[in-house]
Amino acid sequence: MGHTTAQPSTSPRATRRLRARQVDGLLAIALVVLVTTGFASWLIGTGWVRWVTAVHGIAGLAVIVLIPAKLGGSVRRGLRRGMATRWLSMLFGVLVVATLATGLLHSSGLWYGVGYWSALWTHIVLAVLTVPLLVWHMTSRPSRVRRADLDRRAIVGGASAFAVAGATYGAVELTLRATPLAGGDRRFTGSHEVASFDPVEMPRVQWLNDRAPETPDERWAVSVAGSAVALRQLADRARPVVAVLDCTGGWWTRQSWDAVPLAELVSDLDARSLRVRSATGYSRLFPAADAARLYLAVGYGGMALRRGHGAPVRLVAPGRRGYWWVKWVTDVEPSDRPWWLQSPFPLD
Ligand SMILES: Nc1nc2c(c(=O)[nH]1)N[C@H]1C(S)=C(S)[C@@H](COP(=O)(O)O)O[C@H]1N2
Ligand SMILES: [Mo]
Repeated sequence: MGHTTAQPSTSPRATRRLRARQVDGLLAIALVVLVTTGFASWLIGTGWVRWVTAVHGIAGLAVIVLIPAKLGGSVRRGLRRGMATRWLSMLFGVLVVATLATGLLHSSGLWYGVGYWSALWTHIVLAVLTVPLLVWHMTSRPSRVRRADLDRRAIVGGASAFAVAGATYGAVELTLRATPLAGGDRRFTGSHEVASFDPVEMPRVQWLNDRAPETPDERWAVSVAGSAVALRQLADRARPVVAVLDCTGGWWTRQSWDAVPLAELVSDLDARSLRVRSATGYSRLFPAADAARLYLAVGYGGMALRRGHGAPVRLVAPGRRGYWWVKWVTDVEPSDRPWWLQSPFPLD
């Protein structure tokens, strides 16, 4: 046999041979995977989520691998269409690229910021803005993806795109580990470490519009399962609990909290769940069985909590993302509502 012109099957060039509709189909798959894995890796704080985070990264790289094929195909034709459509499509493209760029900034640690001014928040906001445009973009196209598009070429091209993305992901992760960039030692959630064992430097983060209440400690009342619990009582029983607060804003911090397990405050509980409520109205429902792993904290690192960090009392919920760690707690109420019957993240 003479020389062969066939490309190795895991070459991004295999994606160049895809028909425009096939590129669109693959991009649609990648984007759906990105939205679902992005959401899951954002909300979940347990170890297995590392795989979801990895799939998220690979799907993002797959979109990048497919960009040349997309530019050569329907984009070129799309530019000949009407003005309004063209602008919207370009806006869509810009949002996708900006979302990818902020995702890469955050994960590599080149720039990740903290709190709302973080690469991750920017990434999330851009991604959320992209979704309606994505739906519009996919439904307004004249040429929808058809069954006949799923041929060998689509499978080879698609497998190549994801294989190249997977290999790139692995190489980038290994390279990051060899550099001083913060991306090299991210937590499995993708978060970066900030101010561990340094409570004063620990960020303060409110979800949406919540604000630290102004009620002074002397007038602060805490009620657990209907009985009043004095702050003094909590302080006397508190002992150190080392736990990681991992905020969905993309940072984590390990502190030694002075805290009392809820199980010691609610005995003989025969409820399904516990609602932990803040003075601000912010609240979360927890399975009652977790009472031994949830704590009311009054201090950290040997000092009293600061107001911004939830003083006089906040919840410490090891293994759960930061938005479960209710600050400025006023009530812990047994409830018969199952914990999963609540919004996956706080809405007020
Ligand atoms: N009442 C109340 N508790 C809250 C929040 C809030 O907005 N209101 N934000 C949560 C979020 S998203 C995080 S990450 C942590 C942040 O805790 P910190 O401000 O002490 O760092 O508090 C959680 N507890
Ligand atoms: Mo958070």
